[in-house]
Amino acid sequence: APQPITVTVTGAGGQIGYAALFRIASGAMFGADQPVALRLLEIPQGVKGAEGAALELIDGAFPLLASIDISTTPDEGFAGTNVALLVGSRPRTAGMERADLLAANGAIFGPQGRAINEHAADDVRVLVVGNPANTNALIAQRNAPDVPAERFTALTRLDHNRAVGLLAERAGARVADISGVTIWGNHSTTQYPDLSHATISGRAALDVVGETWGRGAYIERVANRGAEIIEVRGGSSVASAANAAIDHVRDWALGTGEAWTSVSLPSTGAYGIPEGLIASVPAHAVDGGWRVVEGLEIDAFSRAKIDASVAELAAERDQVAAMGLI
Ligand code: NAX
Repeated sequence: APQPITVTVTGAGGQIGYAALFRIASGAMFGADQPVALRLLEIPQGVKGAEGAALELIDGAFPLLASIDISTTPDEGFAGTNVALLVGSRPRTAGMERADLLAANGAIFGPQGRAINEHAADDVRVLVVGNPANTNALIAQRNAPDVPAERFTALTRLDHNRAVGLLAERAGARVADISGVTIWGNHSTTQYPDLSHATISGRAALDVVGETWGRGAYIERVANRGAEIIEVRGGSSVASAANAAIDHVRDWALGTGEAWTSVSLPSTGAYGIPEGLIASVPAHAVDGGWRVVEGLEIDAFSRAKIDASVAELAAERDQVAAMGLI
């Protein structure tokens, strides 16, 4: 068998960690022939949760699971890691000021970025799930100057999957018949789920579902799906978030083929997105790297939507820069 791939999961004692670890151990991330070594990184308050998950992982008797290590220091947690899933964060809670939110996350993602820079494997790939995901990814990336910038990504695959799932439901189509959906911008309610280039069994999606819905209620529904889940379930998205994180890393490692997906990447300036911002774009994964889909026509409606979400990202970047976090 090949050498194990080392995967570090931060916040491994939390909900998304719990939902992700078992599927990673079962081979959902790298396929049925690739062993994995898991490193669970927690803070002291969360370590019991990680220990409990580790006991249950043993009880899963996963043939592909080479080892499980638990730690509470980033230096140890990222030692030799090939894939870092940064799930643990300080998400916004009621009444929290934006500056407090960004400062609290700077204190998490700055040190984690530095630890990745010093201790991770040369081929390390990073996916930030913890919110505010795009700006947390920017903080980590800027604190890891020796790691190529494009190895730092943030999760907008859950938004992408929601967009595909809700389109399929509306059209009475199968997910497999849908392609060309894009999430642009920030993982926030300003995101733009774009059907301009989407097709359903080869037909233009906006013709199938109509522009009024596809550029109206649909955008609102996708962008607010997280709140809808909280309202109905009484808790935030967990299994679907873990599933999206696994989809993201699997595609990155194994390739997307013909279809494109949505991923938040450091911008190289494509589509007028300021260089360096970690913004969601349509991309293929080829040979272990992301390639932004080129040459898509952006009409005036899309331009305004993309610009609005990118402006939010630029404002977050300016705030963390002013605080000295990047
Ligand atoms: P939980 O609160 O269940 O788990 C978070 C865990 O992270 C806790 O066990 C905590 O001890 C740990 N943690 C906190 N700071 C840490 C640090 N510095 N190092 C290591 N571990 C640390 O939250 P959960 O439901 O698992 O959600 C995790 C994050 O995902 C949240 O920030 C949430 O907002 C975010 N989400 C992002 C999504 C996306 O699409 N990008 C969707 C789902 C989710 O809302």
